[in-house]
Amino acid sequence: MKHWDQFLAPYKQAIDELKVKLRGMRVQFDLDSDHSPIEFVTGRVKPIASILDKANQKGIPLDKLEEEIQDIAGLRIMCQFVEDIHLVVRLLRNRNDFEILEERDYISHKKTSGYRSYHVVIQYPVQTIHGEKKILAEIQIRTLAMNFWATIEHSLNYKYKGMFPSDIQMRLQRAAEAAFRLDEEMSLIRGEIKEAQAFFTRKKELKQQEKS
Ligand code: 0O2
Ligand code: 0O2
Repeated sequence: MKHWDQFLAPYKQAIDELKVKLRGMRVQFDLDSDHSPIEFVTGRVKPIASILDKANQKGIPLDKLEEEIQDIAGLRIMCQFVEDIHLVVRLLRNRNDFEILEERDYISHKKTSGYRSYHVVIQYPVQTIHGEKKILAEIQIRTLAMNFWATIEHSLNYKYKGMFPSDIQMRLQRAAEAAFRLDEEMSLIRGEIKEAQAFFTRKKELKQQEKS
């Protein structure tokens, strides 16, 4: 157990640091512009049981976990619009506190399950008492609609262990398409929505100024 604690410690540290950094991007957008491409950010260290399951499924030896499992540290950035995802990816490419090793575009190329998201695998340097340690982390960037679908599908996956009955699988694929159309519709009225959000933000700020 102590061995796992030691192994996972840099991943925990990376998640804590990256959550602050990515949430910081949202704060900067709130100060600088009327619209933030980032709605919210979550992060987690993969539970030990899930690490072992994945290693087992993919035939990864235990001494190769660091190199072969890219999402022991996982972050998620949720956006309102698909266009926001592309802006966030450009911002990530411009940062110099980590290196991007790989990008997987499951938005243009959805998975057969219907899953859509943009994945960026990074190498992140963690400062430890023994020096710098570079770890892999996966950042998933998705809209709220993509996240809704993925969260529900993920919980069903626990129940069916990936072996969905065909009617459920078909309904999930239809739901994924509905979520995609929802994103497309929202993008079409994006200008209107952003204008309304900017209006309410200014109104809220004025009220706060009046109070203080
Ligand atoms: P589950 O599986 O939903 O039951 P705080 O920093 O205090 O605001 P906290 O408690 O550290 O928040 O958690 P955070 O950052 O809000 O989100 C952690 C959540 O990330 C998890 O919730 C998962 O819902 C979600 N998550 C699950 N898998 C992944 C993944 O692969 N990548 C990313 N980025 N997030 C994931 P729970 O409650 O731990 O688990
Ligand atoms: P968790 O922590 O339970 O979410 P693989 O893991 O074998 O599928 P690969 O190449 O390692 O493939 O990575 P990939 O497919 O780019 O990203 C894996 C992660 O993306 C998954 O992590 C999920 O978080 C998410 N994901 C990928 N496909 C689906 C899908 O069909 N449905 C849902 N809900 N999420 C998906 P894990 O390992 O499942 O872990």
